[in-house]
Amino acid sequence: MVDIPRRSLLAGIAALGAGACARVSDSEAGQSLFDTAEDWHRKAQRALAGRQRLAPEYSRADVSPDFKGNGSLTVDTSAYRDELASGFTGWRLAVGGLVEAPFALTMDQIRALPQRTQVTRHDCVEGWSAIGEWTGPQLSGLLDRARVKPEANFIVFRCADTLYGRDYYESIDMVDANHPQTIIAHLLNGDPIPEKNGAPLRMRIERQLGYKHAKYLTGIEAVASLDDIGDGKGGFWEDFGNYQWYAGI
Ligand SMILES: Nc1nc2c(c(=O)[nH]1)N[C@H]1C(S)=C(S)[C@@H](COP(=O)(O)O)O[C@H]1N2
Ligand SMILES: [Mo]
Repeated sequence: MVDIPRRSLLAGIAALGAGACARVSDSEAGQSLFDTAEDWHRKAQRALAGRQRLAPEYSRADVSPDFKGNGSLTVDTSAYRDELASGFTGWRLAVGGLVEAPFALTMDQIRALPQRTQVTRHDCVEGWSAIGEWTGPQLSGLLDRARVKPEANFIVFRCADTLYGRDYYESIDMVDANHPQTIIAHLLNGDPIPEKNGAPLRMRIERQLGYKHAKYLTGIEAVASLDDIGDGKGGFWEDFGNYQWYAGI
């Protein structure tokens, strides 16, 4: 799938603003520029429609008996062990960055939001898959509430764990952030998410590979650029140079 940068699409359309259009469309070169840009716009629309497609959903009967844990299987801090023991009563999910109205939610507040439940297949780049039923609020609802500023281009996910001494993090663009199946899950197969699978909160970004689905989620940040986060490649594994930032499936 071709990923058409939103910025260049908008720039292309802006370049064809009314004034410019009247001027260039008189010449043959102008007309062909217009055709090309129209073509570009049509292709961009088609690519966007592709990005908005739903991932396949399965029935509860298809759920894998044990959803494998991968990468970090816990958070190795006493603060996390205390939270785990107390049922995550002190856990907070912070929503901030380039937003008008930052806020933080407790687990009770997250459970009280409108919920989406979806049975989907998780595909890890290492070559295994598992089907699980995930429940939680849609990310788009939280972003609407925070009122994301127009200059934000990406959503960054902050996690409580470290792997090889670095903070795990991930990021997605606004198309995936507003995808209906992008949810902040707190239930797996109807139960609180197990420790190994990212308790108490983990992302589900169903049109992308497993490493994008940040576990042990503590924060959601709207940003204009990924350059100043980690090594600037948009995610923990991306920074290592192993995997692509866009992991569409
Ligand atoms: N915070 C955090 N999120 C993470 C990881 C991790 O190590 N830490 N591993 C990623 C990878 S590679 C995969 S395949 C999935 C694994 O999710 P699971 O443990 O529920 O199978 O989580 C992803 N999200
Ligand atoms: Mo993975």
